[in-house]
Amino acid sequence: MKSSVTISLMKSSKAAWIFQEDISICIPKAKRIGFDGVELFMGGADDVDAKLLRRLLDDNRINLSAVATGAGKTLHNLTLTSPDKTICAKAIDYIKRMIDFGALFNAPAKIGSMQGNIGKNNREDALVQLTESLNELGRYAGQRNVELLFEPLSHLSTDVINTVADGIEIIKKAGADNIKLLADLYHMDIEESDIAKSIKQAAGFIGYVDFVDSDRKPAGMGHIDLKSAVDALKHIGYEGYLSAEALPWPDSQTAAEQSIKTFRLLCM
Ligand SMILES: [Mn+2]
Repeated sequence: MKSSVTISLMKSSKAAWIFQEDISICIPKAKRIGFDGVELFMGGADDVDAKLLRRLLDDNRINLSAVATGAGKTLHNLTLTSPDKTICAKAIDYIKRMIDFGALFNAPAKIGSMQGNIGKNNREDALVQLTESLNELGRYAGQRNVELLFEPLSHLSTDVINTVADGIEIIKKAGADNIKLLADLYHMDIEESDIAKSIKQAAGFIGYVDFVDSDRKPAGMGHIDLKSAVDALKHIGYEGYLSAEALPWPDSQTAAEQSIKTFRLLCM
């Protein structure tokens, strides 16, 4: 398994990004602390100079693990389940640009909050829209030789897909075989009755793990039984990233060091 840490180009003390500084500062810092990869959260695919990112990744011998698409919803109000077809089309286009950007670095795009909420839509219609969008985006990613990551979120964040089981079901329906499940341990702590059991049931589907503790605290600072979760990942032969998607709590440096310490303790 490989470690990664989240970097956001935007600042928010309430969001789960450990680093919230310029990439030319955070990427060397992530390497010094010992991460194998960095995950980027940005407003859109044009927000980062790809050449600068390439140089920083190469110079620091670190990988881009994934690109997050959440800003599509939080900044641009785009979701894949909106009853407004124009918004859905823009959401698909936004994600395609992020897939293109990630593909330059062999990194997958994550779809979590862009699944939106049912809202004024009809549930059946929303699920059909989401399935069709995932199929289109999965095939688009496949043509660029990258995976697409789909993340169930707790009921506090969405009323569309909350559990690992429902995530697997929609991935199967979407049908593109490069769509993988993103298992976020914070969301799973809220929704799954047994995290380790759910991980085992998701064997073959998990393509990425958001490595975080309860209440979005850095791994090892909350109450989730991370050892049993990691043991379950080992059991299913998972070899991908565990990405520290935690609050910069109590501060960014401590959160990063705590995450890598827990990663080394449990995964190595
Ligand atoms: Mn997540």
